[in-house]
Amino acid sequence: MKVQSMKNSVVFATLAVGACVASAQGQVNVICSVQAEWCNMIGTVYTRTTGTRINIAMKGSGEALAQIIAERENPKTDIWFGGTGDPHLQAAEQNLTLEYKSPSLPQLHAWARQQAAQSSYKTVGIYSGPLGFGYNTELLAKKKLPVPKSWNDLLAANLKGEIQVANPASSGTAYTMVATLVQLMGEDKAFDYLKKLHKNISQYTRSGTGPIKAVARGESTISISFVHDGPGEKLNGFPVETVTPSDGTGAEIGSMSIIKGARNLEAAKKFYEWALTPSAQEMAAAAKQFQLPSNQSAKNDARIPDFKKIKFINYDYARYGASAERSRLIAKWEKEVNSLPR
Ligand code: S7P
Repeated sequence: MKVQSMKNSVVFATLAVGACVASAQGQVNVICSVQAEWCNMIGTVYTRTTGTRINIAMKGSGEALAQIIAERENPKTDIWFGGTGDPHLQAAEQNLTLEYKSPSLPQLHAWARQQAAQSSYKTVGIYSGPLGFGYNTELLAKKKLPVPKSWNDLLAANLKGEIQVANPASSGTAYTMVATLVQLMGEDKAFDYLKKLHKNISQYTRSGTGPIKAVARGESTISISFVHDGPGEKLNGFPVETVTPSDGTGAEIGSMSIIKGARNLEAAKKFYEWALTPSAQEMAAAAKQFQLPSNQSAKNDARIPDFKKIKFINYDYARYGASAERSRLIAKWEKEVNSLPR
């Protein structure tokens, strides 16, 4: 397995899995947009069990889309695994990904099938997870701050500089936040809200997974994050809890797409089918990742957020996954929010 690290896009590390590989069965080039532990586990297990060499480049969803657009004329990637669903829908709309109707579709939850259908089968849902807040329990207690329970709670004057979120221009997670707020409040109120929130933000990070890691390590008190990223940090011994806003929130449909013009198309389809199986999807929890799997037969770890207890908005994935809408909202956020002093 070959891994291209998200932190250092130049260095390649080759991990030896040779002993168990029966024979070389070709190769597949994957952009992996989930966290490193899961990407690494996929690489190791997939190579061991199939004999196919897997080259993995780890990139957050926003950066993955940028790379796929840049490679349009000469794709080096065969398959894009994971990452928020909106950029996968944009890739489909821009004809960067291949129509493929998996025979496994009937095994998937309705939301995963809907993601496939609305992209004309150019992507598919592989997991889902709610947006919410992460917080460092020790820092909150030390600073005598209450647990934030609603979007409005994040505007409190005593939270100045205490919150981290990613930059929506580079992060699918942060774009999910902007789209969620627009749907929850209406666009004008959502942008008023984002301008007020801006005063309390210490840093807009490049990737959506950064803020909860900063919370875990005591570098930030609160994050706006996918709440399924919390239990893994807790398992690593950090004082992290998560909460979803009582006034409503959105969810991502983590997706997977085959790249149009993939050089290793048959290997890509084989990987795609494998990634939709219950056993492959259960691997997420083994790698301390707690998204809800899309295969209805996959066993759900008890630490996966309980969707029945969360107040969700009716997120319009087709509208907010459209390129024009994403570009418009991001440009507006840059102009009206990010340019303001803090
Ligand atoms: O694995 C955690 C997770 O939150 O990261 C994915 C995604 O790559 C985040 O992308 P951005 O850096 O662009 O925000 C999510 O799909 C996934 O749940």
